[in-house]
Amino acid sequence: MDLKAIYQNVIDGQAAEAEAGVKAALEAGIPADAILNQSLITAMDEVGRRFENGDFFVPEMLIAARAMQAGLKLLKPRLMEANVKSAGKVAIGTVKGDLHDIGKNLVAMMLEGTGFEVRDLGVDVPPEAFVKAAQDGAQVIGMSALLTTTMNKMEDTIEALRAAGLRGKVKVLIGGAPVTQDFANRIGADAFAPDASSAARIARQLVA
Ligand code: B1M
Repeated sequence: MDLKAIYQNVIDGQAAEAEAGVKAALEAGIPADAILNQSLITAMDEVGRRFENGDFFVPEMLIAARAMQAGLKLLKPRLMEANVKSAGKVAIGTVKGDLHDIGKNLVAMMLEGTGFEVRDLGVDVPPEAFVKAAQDGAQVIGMSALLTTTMNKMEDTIEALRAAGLRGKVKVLIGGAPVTQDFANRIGADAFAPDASSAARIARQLVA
């Protein structure tokens, strides 16, 4: 199975075909991370470009995202195969007002794959829910934001952690397309990761 076909099926929003393509690629021995990076993620990048150019609208984005998730479901167990004993506890979520969860789900998967116990708080997560997760024992709070209008909720959450007296006890890791190292420095996050695999590596360093 050729990765280009999976890429095209995701762009076209053909979930069943994308899923079948991923299945065939895995059976052909193509590594899960190659399928992820060379077909699923690149397809979503292209979907984003088309949206920016006005060639795609929200429904097309949505069906492409569903097709990507159909493929991703099959990759998840493979990406987690390297699982080792618990590296620590991470609570992760997409910040309040933001419903994008594909990147956050990938990060959660990679964290699980490197041995973390991951509590996924979902999307549209208010600062109080992150605070509660830290009170419940999370050592790392992971926040994802895809909208420039929701990034500021990361700062609100850091402030809420500080107000609850938890800031010295948890590490804060942030990411998402509009997020940068500079932004992380500005809001006082402990770390920024540009992608899912570096997020897992950095989380390991944070709890070391
Ligand atoms: Co939306 N959307 N969207 N969208 N969407 C973007 C983000 C946008 C850039 C598109 C564009 O204009 N080019 C734009 C934001 C513009 C801006 O803020 N300046 C946008 C918009 C405007 C919107 C709506 C407002 C559209 C509307 O309704 N008018 C609306 C907002 C809804 C809301 O959240 N309240 C909306 C809705 C949607 C859909 C529901 C249709 C769908 C989301 C489906 C879902 O997630 N279940 C969707 C999609 C699919 C996208 C694009 C096309 C793709 C996002 C994606 O999944 N990328 C996106 C354009 C783009 O980014 N190219 C776009 C693939 C994913 C693997 O990458 O999430 O970046 P990403 O995650 C990466 C890294 O960033 C990093 O690792 C991941 C893997 O490597 N990372 C972390 C992410 N989180 C991390 C956390 C970490 C560390 C690393 O630590 C904890």
